[in-house]
Amino acid sequence: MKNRAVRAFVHHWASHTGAAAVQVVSPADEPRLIEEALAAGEIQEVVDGRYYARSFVKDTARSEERTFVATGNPGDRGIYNNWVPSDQIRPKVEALMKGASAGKVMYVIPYFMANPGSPLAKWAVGLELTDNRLVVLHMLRMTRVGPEYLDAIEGDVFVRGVHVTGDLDQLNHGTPEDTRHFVTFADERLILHFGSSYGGNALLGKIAHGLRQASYDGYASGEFLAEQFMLIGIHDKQTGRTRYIAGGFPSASGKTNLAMLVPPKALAGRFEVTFLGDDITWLYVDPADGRLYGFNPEFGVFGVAKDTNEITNPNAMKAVGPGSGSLLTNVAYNEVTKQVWWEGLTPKAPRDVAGWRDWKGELISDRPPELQAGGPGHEWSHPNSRFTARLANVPNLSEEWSNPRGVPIDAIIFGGRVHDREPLIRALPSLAAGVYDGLTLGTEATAAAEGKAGVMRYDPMSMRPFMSYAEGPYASHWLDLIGRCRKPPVFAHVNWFQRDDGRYIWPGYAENLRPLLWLLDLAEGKVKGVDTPVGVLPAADELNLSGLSLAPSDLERLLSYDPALWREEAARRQEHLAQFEELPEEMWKAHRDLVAKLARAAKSP
Ligand code: OXD
Ligand code: MN
Repeated sequence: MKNRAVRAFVHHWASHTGAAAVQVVSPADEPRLIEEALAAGEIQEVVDGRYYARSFVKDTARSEERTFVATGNPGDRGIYNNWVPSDQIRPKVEALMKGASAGKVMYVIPYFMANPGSPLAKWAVGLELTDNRLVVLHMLRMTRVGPEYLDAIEGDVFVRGVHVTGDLDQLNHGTPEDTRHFVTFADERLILHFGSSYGGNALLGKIAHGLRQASYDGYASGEFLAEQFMLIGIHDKQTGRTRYIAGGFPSASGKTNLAMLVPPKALAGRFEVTFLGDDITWLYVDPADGRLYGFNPEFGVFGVAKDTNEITNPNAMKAVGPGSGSLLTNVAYNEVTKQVWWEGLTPKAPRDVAGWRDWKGELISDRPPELQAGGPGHEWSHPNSRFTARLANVPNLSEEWSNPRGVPIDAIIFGGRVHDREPLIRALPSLAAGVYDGLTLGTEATAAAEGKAGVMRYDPMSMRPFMSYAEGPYASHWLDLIGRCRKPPVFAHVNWFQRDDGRYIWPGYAENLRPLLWLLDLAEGKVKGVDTPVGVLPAADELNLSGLSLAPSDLERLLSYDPALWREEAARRQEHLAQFEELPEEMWKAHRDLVAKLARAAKSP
């Protein structure tokens, strides 16, 4: 690597962590690294060119309480970003990393979070140092890797990341002595992660750079937004047009399924959904046409395996299919047949348990007979088990995926899991109402996630775990940036998860295309909708339901809202918003408007 700043950085950290050797990674190294990882038992073969890995049993997900944003400016402290002063936390992390890679190889991964030629290229250059080969194999799927990305830059404008795995069974996970530290020093563009080899804790391009660092950079420069959003195109074969929707949904709320959607039969003749991204979108305004553009800075998909199957996500099944080179982590593995299985792949676990091991590596056949079929608390796979696939293997990948400019955004949607209050879709009348909706986005905790099942957790813009600066300025930056658009996107809130006594009222998955088509029609004035205090809802005959049978009472419930529940929600929102300092007046006004409309609605019969 030619860049002097790169060389100095590598030199410093190789010496600090005590690494025994340094290796610069490029995609050509993949076959060798796979061989080495197989030989070392870090991965195992899955039939037809795929690979399986198990993580340390206590290292299976991001850890929000051990994740910090550090800067030199106390004004960056927000409610959710776990801000700490840099000078306080830096010595601790450095001390933990000192000598902690002794005897290991330090891999140098130069990467790029954009398409070459992107207007945001300057913020996309990164360098991850890691002492973990499996992390390299993941980064080779999730990011564009190659020394050329760093050799091309002048000076030292790159994000510096250091990942040290640590001695995983000595980290006191979940105790007051927990030594794991995942820190983004956002004003220094430095990321130091110690004590994990899993997912966003270890693949620094994804969440630490792609969301935390990038959203900070976007704010500091005033030039862009970086959000946990999926990004899709909806192509209409009749008109030949494609329109683009970006959407924020809290982690594990179905973004990947939505982005890989295959239209239901009755709509497939006319519409096609194309995949741009399932987890991260960077957004900027192009002054040339005054439109908001978005692109996916990633190169792969790190998707939740649980419940992925031919019905919920046939494209994901193909993306991780034979010959894809995908990695599967913490699912169940059969060491004899070299097959994998996860909860929801098929309705029941394989009946013949011979050779099967659960995600912890324990033989299913060693379980008492009544626990061999799995079930709550005895799952074969971990609820956060994942597949890692390259974008190139996603069957509905958009032709625009490699366009450096990105795609013009027609609509931005927010959605969480809400069992009672949220209608199927409601369009929001203005930019301020849209940003307000994003700030008050919430989702009900599932048993698998943190918090009590069913309890609402606010997750502003679906960025709560990735916020890098304070929420008030966050809202202002949104208003300012999108306010520059001459043709701004429309906003809407969607909810696939209304329930009636536990039964999901809306079939979800492929059918989710229907409300999105309605939104695009609304944006073009082809339908009018019904104006309500919570936004514009579809009139029953405006939603294209061809080929779908839905009980009239269910449809009515999906397309209505309950003022009493919404008044309770508005009171909670008041408290939620009151936490945020420097919240722009537009947000309070949007809130007061909602409250006033709900009060008027209450008076009508
Ligand atoms: C992810 C996450 O891995 O949200 O995308 O945790
Ligand atoms: Mn995510």
